[in-house]
Amino acid sequence: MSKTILISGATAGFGAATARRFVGAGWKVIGTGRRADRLDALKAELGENFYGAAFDITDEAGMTAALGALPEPFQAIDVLLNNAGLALGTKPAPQTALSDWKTMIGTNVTGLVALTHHLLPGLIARKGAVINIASVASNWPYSGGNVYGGTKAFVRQFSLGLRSDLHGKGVRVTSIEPGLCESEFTLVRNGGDKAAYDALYGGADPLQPQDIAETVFWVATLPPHVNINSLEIMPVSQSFAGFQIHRN
Ligand code: 8X3
Repeated sequence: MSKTILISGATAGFGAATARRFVGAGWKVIGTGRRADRLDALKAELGENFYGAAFDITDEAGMTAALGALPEPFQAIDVLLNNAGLALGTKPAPQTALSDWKTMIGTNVTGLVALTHHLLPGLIARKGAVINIASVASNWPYSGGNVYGGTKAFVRQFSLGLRSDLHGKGVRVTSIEPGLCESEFTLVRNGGDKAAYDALYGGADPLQPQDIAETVFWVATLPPHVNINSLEIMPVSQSFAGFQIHRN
């Protein structure tokens, strides 16, 4: 019998690529997101093994209603991919809007834990898996990362804590921490500035959403006794810089 994965934020980037990867391998995929037209387009592309559940992850009542209305063939979820998330801005903390910080926390933290809490009983019953998309920003502070990095550090640590809490239950939990990857994520982060988007990726040969989809598929299909705890991935072109020192 084919397995089922629920992918939050399936309307673009990692989420859409991962939906294609899993449907291509015969899985059933529930893709969630706010943009129903994008989910409809994925449904038209991927066929009967894809189901689009349109809701905003920050709307808990909408989430509960949409999950309660899943068609019978999609109700037994084996894997939850917590992919929905966003960054807003790259400016230093004093130059940011509090509303942007709250939006990031609302989606990356509050929405993610709500969806996880909702699906956890079924995942435990099926000895399933939770795969969370964190970030290199979980592990490495950088200027302008502020609250985005904070939310992603939460995602990584929540993953590890969840794994500890689920000890002995046969549920796998993984934090995947991607670095520079070419996707709509960057357009959202910089307010739709295409020139900044092109400049960021120019000559960098960044990761592509398919690279992350392949990684998620590998993690999800390892033998059941193998758990990847955390996995940080960068393009070869990205590495680490030194500390900054301010001198008088
Ligand atoms: C975002 C990746 O490299 O911009 O999660 O911090 S990076």
